[in-house]
Amino acid sequence: MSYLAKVRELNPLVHNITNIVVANFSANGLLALGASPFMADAREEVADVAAMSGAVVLNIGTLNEQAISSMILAGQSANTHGVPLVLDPVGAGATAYRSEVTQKLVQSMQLTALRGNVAEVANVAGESWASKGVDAGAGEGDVLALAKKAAQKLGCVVIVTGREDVITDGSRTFVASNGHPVLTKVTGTGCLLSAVTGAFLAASEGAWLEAAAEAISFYGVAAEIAAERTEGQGPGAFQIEFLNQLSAVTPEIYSQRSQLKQLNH
Ligand code: ATP
Ligand code: TZP
Ligand code: MG
Ligand code: MG
Repeated sequence: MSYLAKVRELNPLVHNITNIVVANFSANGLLALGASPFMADAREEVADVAAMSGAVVLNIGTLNEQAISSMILAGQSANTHGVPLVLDPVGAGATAYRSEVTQKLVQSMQLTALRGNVAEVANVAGESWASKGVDAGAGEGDVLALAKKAAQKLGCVVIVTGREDVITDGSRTFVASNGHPVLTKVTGTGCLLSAVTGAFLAASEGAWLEAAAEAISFYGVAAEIAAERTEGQGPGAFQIEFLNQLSAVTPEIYSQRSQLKQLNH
């Protein structure tokens, strides 16, 4: 059975501590997919919510001190209870504060998966992406090397998204090339993807890399179909149709359209 089918069968509870921009979109996207969102960030309850969830997703998009302590409590509870844990380090490297908080988070808990754009992942892994030259970011080889290094350093699956997505555990690597540029015109598509990854991990019984790869590729397929159906109408129409497609894409449609490749190196 595909992990997509498993998500829909299990309807996993996904605990999100996320930013104020994307909370509604993330909850609706998880519902459309077939998961059950739970947005909870009070210090008093996050450990309990994490313990009862199928996955925990932490997102530093709009930080404050209360959110940080809640994230640490939730992350540690996820670790204690064997619940898969995803971090989306939104804007890591953009300010010293975001970089420091991200380091504090990764040092206080064991992630199952990290998902970000190339600059964010480089920052978390302690790599100076900008210093690699003017072509950095364009060279696929560099992104692959960075993702693998980050996965080895953090001991988790690392997902670097962009035009093409890299999913690696440091030794095995997938590249996903579905998706559409209009995804960059709707805020929170990266954040929702991190939450969707959590739902797939919750349904994976420990096959973290395969489930994460399917989550990323599935998301790209849903986006492609939504973009086709709303061609010429703009990002608003796309956003609504994308939610529809997160619900409508079946395992059969997914396997017909998925362009997910496992690399030999
Ligand atoms: P950023 O802040 O850089 O926008 P993000 O956290 O929003 O990062 P993205 O890297 O934009 O995350 O990834 C979100 C989704 O958009 C992924 O499914 C990714 O494959 C897709 N995506 C991003 N850029 C493109 C592109 N140019 N063409 C096709 N798909 C893309
Ligand atoms: N500002 C702080 S968090 C956020 C914005 C606009 C949302 C970022 O979402 P994404 O998924 O990284 O594009
Ligand atoms: Mg984006
Ligand atoms: Mg993001």
